[in-house]
Amino acid sequence: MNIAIVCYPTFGGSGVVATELAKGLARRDHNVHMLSYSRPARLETFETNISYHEVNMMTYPLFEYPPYDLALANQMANMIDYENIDVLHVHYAIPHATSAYLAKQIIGEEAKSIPLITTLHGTDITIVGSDPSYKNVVDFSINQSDGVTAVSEYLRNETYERFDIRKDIEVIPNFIDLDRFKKSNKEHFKKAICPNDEKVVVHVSNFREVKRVPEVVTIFKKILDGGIDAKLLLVGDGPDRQKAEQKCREYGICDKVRFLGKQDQVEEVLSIADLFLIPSGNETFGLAALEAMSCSVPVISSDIGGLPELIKHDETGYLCELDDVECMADYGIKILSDEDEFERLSKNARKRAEEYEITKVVSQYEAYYEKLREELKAKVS
Ligand code: GMT
Repeated sequence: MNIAIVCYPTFGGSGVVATELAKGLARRDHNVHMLSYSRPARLETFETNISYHEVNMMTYPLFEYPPYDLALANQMANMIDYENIDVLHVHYAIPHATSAYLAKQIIGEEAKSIPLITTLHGTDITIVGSDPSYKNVVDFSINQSDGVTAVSEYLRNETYERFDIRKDIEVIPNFIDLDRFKKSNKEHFKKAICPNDEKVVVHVSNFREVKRVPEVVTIFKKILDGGIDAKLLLVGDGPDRQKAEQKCREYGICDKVRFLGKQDQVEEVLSIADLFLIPSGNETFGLAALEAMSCSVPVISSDIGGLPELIKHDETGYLCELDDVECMADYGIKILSDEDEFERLSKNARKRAEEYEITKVVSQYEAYYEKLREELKAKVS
């Protein structure tokens, strides 16, 4: 098939999922065309069967807000025309689903048999999409999609609750490349970071408010107070970084905390981790947690959103009530002070991650594409 995939290019989860899906489909001999406003972060090297198209945008002094949605729709319409697209798959509803709808309208009759699939990821539903300034458009665009997928049961239910959706929503979870995300020997790195063989606690995110990064620092401080000699590695960057740095200064633990910034090879950091913290205020799936689990790292998270669908309490890590930093610190101390406990959770975490192995999930998407193509063909003829 010739498949167009539209996504955000940044370090956020939807862009990662879209790009890894593109790679998985390309390995199965599909031709994938990726469309975004800059090169997606996970599209690091040349990939046979993947072409990347950057959205061209003309700016003009009149435009305080250049209309990206229109430039995207315009380019999608060109792509449908020139690349013989069989499937149009957009990730994150805003504005991608709307632009794709418009592109199909521009092409008209010939595009009717091309399924437009919208994958819902998170804040496109829970925060941004349900804001009154976008809600009508999101409602309309989801209902105009030929297929809709959500990354968890939780997100599927939230979508039905918040919007007036008249479509079946298929749950297709996030997935993981088990060969890339596995514990590997990074002794030199561990020695450089932890010369006294301290335990390593890791958090990875885009440092937005929803990720509760200052809370990560508070939990870590409590772990130190519990008598654990440890280092905290914070991977990523974003709006709450300064608040987190401020917390480190306030607690006087700056020498124990390293801000590593955005990293391409997260699996190297995860390879030396003993514990992963994700105390998010909401999380529709928790791809960062899955990456940690795949590297055999136990995870402590808030019991919220889609996280309990992935993380099994007392099996692959622990779930605590939202904002219960005491609970998270106590479980952290338990894991970091008891080797057997760590080994048990670590093995189970990897095993659980294996259920989300990339080829299984790519097959799910492939089957979904085929099903929709058949349905549309029957409808059009
Ligand atoms: O909603 C966001 O924060 C952004 C979004 C994205 O597009 O980067 O992340 C979401 O999608 C990921 C991939 O499906 C999920 O693993 C994340 O849990 C989800 N983030 C949130 O719900 C906060």
